[in-house]
Amino acid sequence: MITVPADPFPFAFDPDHVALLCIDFQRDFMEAGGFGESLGNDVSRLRSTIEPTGRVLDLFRRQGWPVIHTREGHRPDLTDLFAAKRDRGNPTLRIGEEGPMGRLLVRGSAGHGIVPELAPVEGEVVLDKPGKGSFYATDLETILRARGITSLVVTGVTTEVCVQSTVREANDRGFESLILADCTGSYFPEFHQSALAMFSAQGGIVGWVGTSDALLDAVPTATAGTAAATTTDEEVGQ
Ligand code: TIU
Repeated sequence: MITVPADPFPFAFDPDHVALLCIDFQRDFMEAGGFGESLGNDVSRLRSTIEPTGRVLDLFRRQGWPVIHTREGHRPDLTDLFAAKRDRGNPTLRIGEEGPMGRLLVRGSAGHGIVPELAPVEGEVVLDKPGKGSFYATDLETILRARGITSLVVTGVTTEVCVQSTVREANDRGFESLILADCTGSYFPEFHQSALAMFSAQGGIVGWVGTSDALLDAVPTATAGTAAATTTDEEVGQ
């Protein structure tokens, strides 16, 4: 077992049963001209997540531990887009409309892709999802159970939207989540802090909250993971 200092108490995981979740590190949320900006957000607020998440990705790749990337988005014909989601708020552009990085939150457009710094590599699962939670209308649970994964290290954007939905769904399914505070981010710093506090409150009602440094320090450099990265037929790349 590997034990990582965390709130509300240390997070212990078996390196043969852990996976890294990288949630929605998409250009549409993190770069100018995307969906996040169309909602009126300052997308530069998410950039600080990239460097520490890159170091955690390197760790998982070095160890041969599984990595799963998610992307929020819709079919080009928008048949999987509820009106309730399309019509929400008062954006300058709606989902499916043409922006500087192609159609907003539509699979296959440039904006839907993951930022180049955190791009998936061969052997990593890329999971497309139409909603905020990564388990909703996807085969994530099947993928995790097929590999015997019980513990998740969670990174991604935004903390109080897609990360929060995902870790709550994971908790209800019996997975234990360590959410990395510096590898998650929000357009609203106060929501980031509140969401993290909600996860670890009440004895870890949703999960554990730690940092990338605490995780990196806790993993012995000589530990060779036995859970070799496996290839699935999921699409890899952008
Ligand atoms: N708007 C916002 O904060 N987030 C989203 O719409 N999706 C994700 O969090 N991925």
